[in-house]
Order: sequence, then structure tokens, then C-alpha cells
Amino acid sequence: MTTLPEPGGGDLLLIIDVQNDFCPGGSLPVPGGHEVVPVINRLAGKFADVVLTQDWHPPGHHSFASSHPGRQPFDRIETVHGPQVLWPDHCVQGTSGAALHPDLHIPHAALIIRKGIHKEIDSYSAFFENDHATPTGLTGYLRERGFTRVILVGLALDFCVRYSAEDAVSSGFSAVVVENACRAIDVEGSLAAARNSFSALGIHCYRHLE
Ligand code: VGL
Ligand code: ZN
Repeated sequence: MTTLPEPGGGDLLLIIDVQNDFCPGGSLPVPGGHEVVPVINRLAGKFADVVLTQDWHPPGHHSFASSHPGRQPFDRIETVHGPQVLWPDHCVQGTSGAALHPDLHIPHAALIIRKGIHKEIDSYSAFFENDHATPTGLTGYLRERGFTRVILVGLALDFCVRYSAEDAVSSGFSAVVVENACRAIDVEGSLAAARNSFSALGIHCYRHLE
């Protein structure tokens, strides 16, 4: 078992999208998604500073296959912001599918960032929408609070965790991913692509951390 060097004052735990729709029984289930809940609850107890995210789409969101006649979930299309995987309708604002998993117990989390709120553009990252330009405000929060390192966990490793980790680094923070507190969707090589990106960017990926 590996342990993270004692979380310090500059460290923030960023918990990505641990929501009902990404767990078995939800509309975009990540295999084993619910298994991260106890692991994250334990890890969060070691951090004074925790932020959560929620994928939070309006009905008819551009990333939904149902918004594109003739398309099926997991088809790919080209958009002005690059390639887009089309998803089943998921995490619609205010629905039970968009709620955090009921067993997630992080009472000391200071902030919940909701992303993907604009109908015409997806937002995998907790920092920027998929145009890589429209901010969510998280960078300002982290800078103003003096955080220097972001420890990432949650769903899905190969989409929202990946893009959040990349944007943490491009925004000047160091980033660490705790893989046993993540699960992946793994469509068309997306998990391998995420791992390649982590090593190219110097994002340390703990395979197993308690
Ligand atoms: C996510 C696909 C679509 C994620 C969100 O949280 O990784 N994946 N929306
Ligand atoms: Zn989404």
C-alpha cells in the first residue's frame, strides 16, 4: 500500500462527478462506479480541504445523442470545439440521476462546482468548458485560497478526471490522480489515452493509495 505524502496546507482533494447516473443503475453507468464511494470517503477524511464537482446539464444538452437525430449513444461527431462523444441523457439538472451518490459522506467539502451547464457545449473539466476557454471559476478559488496541488479522484478517470487533471496542470497547479478512487468508461482507447496523457504531462498517478 502506498500512502500519499502527508496532505499539507497547499493540497486540495478534488472529487469529480460521483453521481447516481455514473453508477450502476444510472443512465451512463461507469463499470464499478459505486465502488469508489467508500474509498473516497476514507481519503477525504485525511484532507482539510475538499471540493466536489457535479456534471449538471440542462435538458436537451448538446452532448446527448438524443439531441442529434439519427445518432446513437457513443457515436462520435465533430463540433467546433473538436470531437465529441455523444452520451445517453445523463446528469440532467435537478434530477435524482444528477444527485451525488447517497453514500458519499463529505460534510466538510467547502465548494461544489457544477459544470456542463451551457446547452451548446460540453465541459469534462472542472476548470474549463470544452472550448478550453470558458472558466468555471475553480482556478480563481484555488489561487485565492493558496492551493498548489490538486489530488483528483472520482468518475470517470478517462473523461472528467483526465481533463480536470490536465487543466489543473495548465493552470499552474501540480496534479496527482489516485486511480483506486477512480473508475473508467473506456471507450475506443480512452483509458490508454488518459494514461499516456498523464505520463506526458508529469501527472503522477497512484495505482493504489489508502
Ligand atoms: C463524464 C461523460 C459525459 C464524466 C461526464 O464525468 O467523466 N463523462 N459527461
Ligand atoms: Zn456530461
